[in-house]
Amino acid sequence: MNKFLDVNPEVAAAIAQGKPVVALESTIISHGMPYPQNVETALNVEKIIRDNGAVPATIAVIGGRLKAGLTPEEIEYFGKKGQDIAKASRRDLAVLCARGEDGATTVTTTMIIAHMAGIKIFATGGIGGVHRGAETTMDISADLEELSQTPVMVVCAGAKSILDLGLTLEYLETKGVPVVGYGTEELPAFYTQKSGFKVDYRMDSPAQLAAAFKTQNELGFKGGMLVANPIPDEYAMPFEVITKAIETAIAESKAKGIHGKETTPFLLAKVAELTGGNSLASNIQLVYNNAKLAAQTAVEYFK
Ligand code: PSU
Ligand code: MN
Repeated sequence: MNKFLDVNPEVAAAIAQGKPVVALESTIISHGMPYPQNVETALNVEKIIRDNGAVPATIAVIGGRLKAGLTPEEIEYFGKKGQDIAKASRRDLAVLCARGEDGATTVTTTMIIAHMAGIKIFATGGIGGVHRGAETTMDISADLEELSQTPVMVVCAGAKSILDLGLTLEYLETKGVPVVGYGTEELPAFYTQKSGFKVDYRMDSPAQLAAAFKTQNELGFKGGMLVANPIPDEYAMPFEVITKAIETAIAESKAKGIHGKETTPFLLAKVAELTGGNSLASNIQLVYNNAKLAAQTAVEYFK
């Protein structure tokens, strides 16, 4: 066991007994949604995972400790502190541990800590990717590199079109990361079921997802697998509304000279502000949908 890692007792027992566990990220709590909806959502997600037969492990860095499994009090603390908690990517983990500080884990660091703890499956909302204009800015999320080197399945609702989804898929292809559409041939774009881009494979059951990922692990491949689960139809947003908000947000971020790790949180907050409560409700529902699929897949994986 890594000396910087604390696995909560329930999660540790489940892993030791070969029972299904699902990891959850904390950036979505502190940076992805406003308080108190973020805390309410995080607690509901944990309940959905339990209701579907798996043990939830929300992941974060607290006081320099890598945590796999948070208490409701710790989730409340993260939700309340919100944007004041540092967003922790791969390059930040060592410094946070050395200094004894807190960090909200992104897809990247949630995968790292999940893997350290022995967790195979992780549910979230959306992943980072290749930003529009990356051919000059080189702004490419560390999430894509992590997917190529850490064996954790990430269940998401695709990626928001604040990114260049075509280039994101190209990058994942180069890095050997399988992109699977759940019940669809098309990559979903978070708020919408469609993006115009094709995934590598379509799968239609948790058992199929589990079998593919298990085989990848047994082949000795080091990377992860990306499962894109479309937002339920009744919560999908109109394409034009989302596109307009995203274009406005990108223009404003350029005008303000936003860059580096601030870019994604800025764009996400701006899009949320421009689309109001509707996008928050959609965001919450797609996370629930992903939590359910991840739990069902974890159950199949450990059968
Ligand atoms: N995309 C979303 N919602 C999110 C994120 C991305 O639709 O909450 C968060 C995730 O934690 C993701 C991170 O791992 O942003 C990516 O940040 P960056 O682009 O700076 O790598
Ligand atoms: Mn970036």
